[in-house]
Formats: sequence, structure tokens, C-alpha cells
Amino acid sequence: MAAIIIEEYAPVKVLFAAAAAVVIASSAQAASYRLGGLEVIQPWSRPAAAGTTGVGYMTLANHGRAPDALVSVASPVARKVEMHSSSMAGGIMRMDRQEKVAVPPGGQVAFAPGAYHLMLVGLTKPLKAGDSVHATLTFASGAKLKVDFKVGGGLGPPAMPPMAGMGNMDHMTH
Ligand SMILES: [Cu+2]
Repeated sequence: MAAIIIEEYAPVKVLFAAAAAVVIASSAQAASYRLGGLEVIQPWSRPAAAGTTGVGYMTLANHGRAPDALVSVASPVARKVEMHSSSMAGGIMRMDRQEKVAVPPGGQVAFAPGAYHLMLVGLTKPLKAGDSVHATLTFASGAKLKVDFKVGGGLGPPAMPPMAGMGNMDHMTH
């Protein structure tokens, strides 16, 4: 795939470059997708039956200088995809649909259990461990990123490759 230079001040170019979102770090378990200043880190999902609602988690990062926001998500395997927030109120977890989720410049937003999440409403096929769920994320800037949500086998994200320094108790002391 040819490398494409994307200028942040040229949203039309960003639109045309949507198909060129590049997987910059990919293994069987973890992936990161980047387009301009936007990065979608490790999209993942959980097994779910056809006809039910699936979930989508990821981290959004904005490496650019302008605010942006996720404004819509679509997937060929879901009738619609909603953005929700989760919050605890009086010991009860409640979810609220979001019209958009802002990603501030230099900031990150986590879509994770108990926080923001995507709901894949009306799955047209079952999601099984090991599947990749295609989805297109559309941002307020006009940027569109095509990503694959990797379906893990359990409640957490698919196993990550060990990271340097993980489990190193030295980290506890400084
Ligand atoms: Cu929800």
C-alpha cells in the first residue's frame, strides 16, 4: 500500500485517504491504526450470538493539534453501532448513548469495560473468538478509519504479547 501524506488542514484529502489507514503495529493480538493525527489502538470485542448486541473497545488517541471527536461507527455485521458511556449511580451501572465522543489534542480516550464502549446492535452473525469485526470510524474532522475489532475468548482483551518491563518489580520502587 502506498504511503500517503495527509495534511491536517485538508479534510478532503483525509476523506480520500480513508482506505489508506495503515496498520502500523500489527500482531495476531494487538493492532494500531493511524490516519493523520488520529490513532485507534487495539480494537477488541467479545464473543456474542447473532441477533444480540456485541461490544467494541479500543483506545482513541489524537496526536494532532486540533480537537476531534468520534461521531459515528458502522459495521457490516451490525444493524447499527452506538456509542455509550457507562457510569455508576446509586450502585447501579447506567449507560447513556453519546452523539459524539471528543478526543482532545494530545489526549486519549479509552473505550473499555465500565467506561465508553461501542454497542453493535443487531448482530447479523455470531462473533466468535478469533474473528475480526470490520468497522469504520468517522470523526468530526471528516477522517474515516477502517479498523478490525479482534474478538477475544473471554471478558478481557485478547492476550497481549508480553511488554518489556512488565512484571518487573523494580517499577514499584521508583
Ligand atoms: Cu452500552
